[in-house]
Amino acid sequence: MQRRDFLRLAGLATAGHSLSAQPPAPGMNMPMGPLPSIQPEISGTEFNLTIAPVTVELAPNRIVSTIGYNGTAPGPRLRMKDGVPVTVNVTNNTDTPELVHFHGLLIPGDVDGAEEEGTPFVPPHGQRSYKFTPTPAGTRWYHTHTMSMDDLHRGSFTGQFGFLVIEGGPNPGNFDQEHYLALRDWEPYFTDQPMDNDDMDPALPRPEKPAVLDTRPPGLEVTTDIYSINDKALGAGEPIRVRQGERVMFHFLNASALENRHLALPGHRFNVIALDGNPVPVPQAVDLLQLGPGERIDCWVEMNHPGVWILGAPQDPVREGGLGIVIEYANQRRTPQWVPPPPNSFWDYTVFGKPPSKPAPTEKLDMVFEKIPRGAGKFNSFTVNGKAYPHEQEFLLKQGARYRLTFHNRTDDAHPLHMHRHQLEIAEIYGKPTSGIIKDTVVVPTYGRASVDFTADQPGPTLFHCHIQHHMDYGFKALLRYA
Ligand SMILES: [Cu+2]
Repeated sequence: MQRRDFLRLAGLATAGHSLSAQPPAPGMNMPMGPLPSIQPEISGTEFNLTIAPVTVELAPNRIVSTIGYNGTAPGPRLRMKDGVPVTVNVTNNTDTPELVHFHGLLIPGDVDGAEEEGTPFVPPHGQRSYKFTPTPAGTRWYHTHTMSMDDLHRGSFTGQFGFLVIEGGPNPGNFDQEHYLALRDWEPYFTDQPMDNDDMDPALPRPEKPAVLDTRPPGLEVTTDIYSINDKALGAGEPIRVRQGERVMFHFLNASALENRHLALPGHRFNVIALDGNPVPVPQAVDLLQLGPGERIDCWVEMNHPGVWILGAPQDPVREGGLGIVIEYANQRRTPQWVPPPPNSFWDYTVFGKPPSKPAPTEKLDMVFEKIPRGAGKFNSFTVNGKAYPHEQEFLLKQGARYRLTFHNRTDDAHPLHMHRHQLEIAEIYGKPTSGIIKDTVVVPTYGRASVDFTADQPGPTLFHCHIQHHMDYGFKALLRYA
């Protein structure tokens, strides 16, 4: 990256539309100094969350107004212990009903935080307590689960998200420092342009590509050009200061309502130890990470390439729009450098898996996803198995049975598919069989197919949906029920 570009970035002076009443003066793009990042953590058994309007200072002259938890966005990191009951008291200081979803936890539907599963709303200017026993251990998160429809100031377009850490998992080994980094975008807007899909390797198989494509005019999409990690755009916050030889643990979360993202750190590899908070069977070092909305990756990096580097999104407009953070080695004073990841780097879940050793479950479920282009000024809608939500009796589960669920993605997007209250073990993806990778959200590539296995051991209605907000709102969801 050119120095000029970085300076532009650091001040975020020209990226996108101005968020500030004060236009930055030419030559005044340098920040006054790094802005402090707010990363509160709360631990224990009783948690208080207040939902209310907040401002987020992404960079000098870049202040976003949104809704958050306890006065910040991201909200406080909640630290719980595996198997130790907690109470989360939620106060809603807004004019609309709210829901807090605890993403990746195996808890009953009435406290999971989805209306479809029977969780009651937190009324406007009211209060509600959620009591549950957090499990399993690992990096989870919490976020609002309301619908947005055509209101881009609601649901997961707001700042209502935060990490939720459940202690009690396997020892991740020694490390010198630890960072929780949530990827976000802000100020979404409607577009009729096809999305610049930050997709995976174009050589991936496309077994679900229809012989005849639907050529009706597409409808609206939602996009953005302002990004951050936690509450700071690239260059605006404190760098992560490291020393040569240190091991740094990163907990990444894609808290975007919109898009799958990639991350790279020039000259370094990410040693991935857990996906969606669950330890992987085969930890591996990779050059490039991919996180769909809702996904988490725990990984450590050995700091063995001194310099000042940008840990950020490989896509230039995304990184330059703020999706990155500076890694600064001790006694290094140069301008932060970006170098694209090695060519042919791509994300593949199966490198972290084992060969399958057990026969496939005999109970089968199939979900076919299709997009209905709606034309100018309307949102595209989605169907599951040819029908709109709610699929009254489509997905009926036998308690205790193990299922093989196959996703058929007949759309031109890669979708992050999330199952509530259950864990999904990837059985096949990209045409490759695997086992032992336990997820709650799986990105199924464009026109791709994937199979996951799960055990129906969490009675009650269970929500399944795409984690892209406007896909979910316009039909990309289903309710699984126990017989
Ligand atoms: Cu989707």
